Amino acid sequence: MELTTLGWNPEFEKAFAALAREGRFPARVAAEHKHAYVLFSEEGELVGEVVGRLLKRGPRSELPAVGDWVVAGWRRGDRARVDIHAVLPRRTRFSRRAAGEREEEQVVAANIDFVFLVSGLDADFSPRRMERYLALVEASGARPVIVLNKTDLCRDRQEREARVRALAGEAVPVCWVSALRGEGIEALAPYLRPGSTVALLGSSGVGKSTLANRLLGEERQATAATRTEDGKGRHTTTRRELLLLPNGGLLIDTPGMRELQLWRSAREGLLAVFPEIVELARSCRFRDCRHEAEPGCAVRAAVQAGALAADRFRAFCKLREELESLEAVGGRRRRRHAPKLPGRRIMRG
Ligand SMILES: Nc1nc2c(ncn2[C@@H]2O[C@H](COP(=O)(O)OP(=O)(O)OP(=O)(O)O)[C@@H](O)[C@H]2O)c(=O)[nH]1
Ligand SMILES: [Mg+2]
Ligand SMILES: [Zn+2]
Repeated sequence: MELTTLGWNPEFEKAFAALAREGRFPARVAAEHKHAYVLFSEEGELVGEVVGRLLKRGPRSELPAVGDWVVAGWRRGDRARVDIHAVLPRRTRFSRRAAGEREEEQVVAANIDFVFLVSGLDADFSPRRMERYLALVEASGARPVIVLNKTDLCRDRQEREARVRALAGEAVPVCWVSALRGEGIEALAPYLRPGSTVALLGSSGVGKSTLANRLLGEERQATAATRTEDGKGRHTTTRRELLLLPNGGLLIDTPGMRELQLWRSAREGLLAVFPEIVELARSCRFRDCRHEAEPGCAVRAAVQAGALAADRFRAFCKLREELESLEAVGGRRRRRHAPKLPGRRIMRG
């Protein structure tokens, strides 16, 4: 395996040089097991374990995630295992709030160039879920591509197109494919150039692994039919995995997420997903208008006049609320350093 094929670049080289010692080499995290990581490197596929400073209890998000570049070194007397000494700074990272009670960041994938947001055209397209994903992708540093799969099952394409366009705007590319039949796949090629990394994200059953197999040219990832009762997936894929495509691109297949909770980083992303609200907010009488009960609110006026879809506005408010409750938990210090969301009341004292 060559490093450039794995996505290595001069930026990583520089970061690695600063950390490297005799006998250490770079490797990319391909999968995570309970206490070990599968790594791709010039030495081939290896199993690595975290050691040293990295092991000391920091936030979980500082541990290696799939897609990360790490500094590896041979373990004494063991030619099969390596120690992971450090994680190189991430170029991009897609994070969500980890499941469970604790407020914690989970890095779903690191150093990705594009995120394919996959939806199945057999089920109802959910604009609300898509907005959530888009906010997180915008915050990740990677670029989103909406992939609408199962065109072979879609009967109301025009209606779908209108709904997707209303939400993706001009900025987000939309690709229509049938992973099963291999139709429309060419449209994905520009994102899958040699050395470029793409993460597949979307609910269970939308066809992420079927698409991965199609791009791999072999049935490598397990797939399973959706449930007949409600069309939902069966959570067939159980771990995130970095796959090397025959053309040199890299693909991360992921398990369908049951819930996608926003992480703090999404606050910048949120504005990118609702540009029409940001635009309208410029005309609100108060610069810090929250579009709740303030006089002279241009956003609410637009909703009343039918110029702004009420469900878009509600979705924006709901996501903003979710972010603000995260910040409340995060404490004052962090809040002071976070950039301000337009439409946030400026509090002094
Ligand atoms: N008709 C049709 N079925 C498809 C297409 N793509 C995937 N499927 C089917 O959808 C079902 C679910 O596909 P998977 O690839 O397992 O879905 P997944 O997104 O990987 O699901 P998880 O691993 O559970 O997150 C399988 O029965 C696939 O054969 C398609 O383009 N057309
Ligand atoms: Mg799968
Ligand atoms: Zn307003």
